[in-house]
Amino acid sequence: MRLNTTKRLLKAGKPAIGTWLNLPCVNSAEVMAHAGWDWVTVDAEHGPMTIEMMNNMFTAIGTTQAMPMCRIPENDPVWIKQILDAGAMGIVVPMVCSAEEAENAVKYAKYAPEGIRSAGGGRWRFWAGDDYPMHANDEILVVVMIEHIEAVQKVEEILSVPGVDACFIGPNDLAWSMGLGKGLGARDPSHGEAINKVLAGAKKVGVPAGIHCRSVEEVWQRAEQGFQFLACTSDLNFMFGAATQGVKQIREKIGRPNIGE
Ligand code: 3PY
Ligand code: MG
Repeated sequence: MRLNTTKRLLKAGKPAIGTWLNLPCVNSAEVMAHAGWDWVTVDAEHGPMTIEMMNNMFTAIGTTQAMPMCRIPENDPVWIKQILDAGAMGIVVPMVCSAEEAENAVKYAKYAPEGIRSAGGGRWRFWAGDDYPMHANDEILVVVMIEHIEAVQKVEEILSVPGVDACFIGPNDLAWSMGLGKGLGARDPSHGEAINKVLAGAKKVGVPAGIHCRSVEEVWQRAEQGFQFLACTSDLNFMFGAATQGVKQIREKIGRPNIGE
């Protein structure tokens, strides 16, 4: 079976860098996957994804070395099996707030005896190999999101669940759960303390921690802090950021500051 290189990086204590795909588009997934990330995650929680679209995006990503991953819409056995059958080599499970929820995520992602994932389909042989059913339980990466203050309080318990390969902090939802959400960028020392508590808890139980970063600089800083599963912004932000910057530079140069002037 195709080896999960991201899982191996994390196990080796190394950073694994990736980005988020919010745009439901096969070609933008292809472009982003070719950029050289260790992994790319299709965001089916907040991106307007259909299962057919995800299937095609995983296929496009699969033409590269980047691991195709998916942030699933919710911790649900049907979503998880369909998304894994469509070609995701890992899942990111939003809003996990208890050990029981973490256990469920692991159970839904694994074939028996470790879990209850139904065995079927068969397209996996083309993107992973004929021996996929024998090795999928070991190769598929299960990442639980810690993005509520209740989860922060129970982080060691949640991350001690066998089969949880890494955790991933959602800084925005975490802020909202702490009453700091307005403006999304609102940052308060207590938010930083909660993030540090997750990192310390993850280190204590020996599970790699990750976080969604807003910039390249933040990725550097979080890697330095000891975070390993590092998401650098998203396709949408990269595209909009580069385009607006380009337009600004051109307008400054040609002396036409605004549209239509
Ligand atoms: C959050 O910040 O809440 C996220 O889910 C980031 O992926
Ligand atoms: Mg979130």
